[in-house]
Amino acid sequence: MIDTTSYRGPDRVFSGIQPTGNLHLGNYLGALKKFVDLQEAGWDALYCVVDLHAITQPYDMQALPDQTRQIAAAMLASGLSPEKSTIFVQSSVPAHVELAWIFNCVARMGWVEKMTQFKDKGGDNSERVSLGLLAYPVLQAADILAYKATHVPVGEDQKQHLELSRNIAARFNQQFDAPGFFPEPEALIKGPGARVMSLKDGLKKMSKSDPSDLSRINLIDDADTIARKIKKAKTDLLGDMPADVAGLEGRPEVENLVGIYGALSGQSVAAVLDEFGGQGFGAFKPALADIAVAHLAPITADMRHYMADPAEIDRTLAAGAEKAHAVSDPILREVRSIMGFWGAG
Ligand code: AQP
Repeated sequence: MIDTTSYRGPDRVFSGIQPTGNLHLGNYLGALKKFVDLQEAGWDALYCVVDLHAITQPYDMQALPDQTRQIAAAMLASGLSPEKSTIFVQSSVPAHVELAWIFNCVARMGWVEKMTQFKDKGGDNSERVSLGLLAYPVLQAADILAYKATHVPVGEDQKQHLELSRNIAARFNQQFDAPGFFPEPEALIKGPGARVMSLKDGLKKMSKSDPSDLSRINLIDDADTIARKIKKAKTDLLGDMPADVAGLEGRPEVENLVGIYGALSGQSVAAVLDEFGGQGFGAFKPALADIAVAHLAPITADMRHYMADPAEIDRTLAAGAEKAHAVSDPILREVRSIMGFWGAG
């Protein structure tokens, strides 16, 4: 919960998506769709293509500009409006990097070393990965707090990072005797689609970096590809679709497919099972493919439309960066002053 007793700023939403490859259904249901819902609910919101996060691991320099535009195109195609929300690129607003360095000096090594995503991505090679990969969640705290954002819509995988942001905010406030200066941002995780799993392994999250393209539905997949991937999606040998939620126990792949159907159709898992319980996957999978195509095809078409005019995307992102800078600049000035930097007043 936000520390409302001491933080007196406005409620504000911030979230980001990395330009690390093709966006998938998990990114859409866990993040993009929520961004749009919050926008339509009237939240003051900033949505950022977090390119500084994308360079923490080896990346393709030539491809980065278009990958960045592609995330912006997906945001616009999903329904974000530059008039209602601030849409911009992280590296175009200097506050992120400055505050990240400051937070590197506030966060404790023990905090970042515990992050499971670092352990997953660094693996046995953790001595050789970039320092940036370790510091990634600290930069994420800076992304959020450079705008004093109070709420962060993310997928379940980001829960631990959000906890770190809260710890950094609290420690900054305490260390520099600035009670309530930074809010302790709250993750908005609940809701369908918070954790979409791989189509090939119900225990692994759907991810852009999974080497198997069959593990995910990409936002740019065409209808035939979506139908083929769903047809090939792993199920199990435990029989037909269960009739109730309890019957999903121990069936992670089936639970994932039912969850996706529910998130796309706006139905609860129980309602989906009411409809399909007792039927074979031969009936359920084509229905799932139909609903996925119906939902994603207009977004895919709009994405292609936006991508056909990169100059227009660039204009939108430049205008967004100006708006973002206007919010973060006074906050960073205050940070410098609180911390006693020379010339900060
Ligand atoms: N499988 C998922 N289910 C629900 N939400 C998800 N998100 C990612 N995967 C799922 C949410 O999407 C937002 C943007 O994520 P990101 O691109 O910044 O980074 P990520 O979480 O690391 O996503 P990927 O796809 O797994 O990328 P790679 O493979 O590059 O690491 C976040 O809100 C995230 O929670």
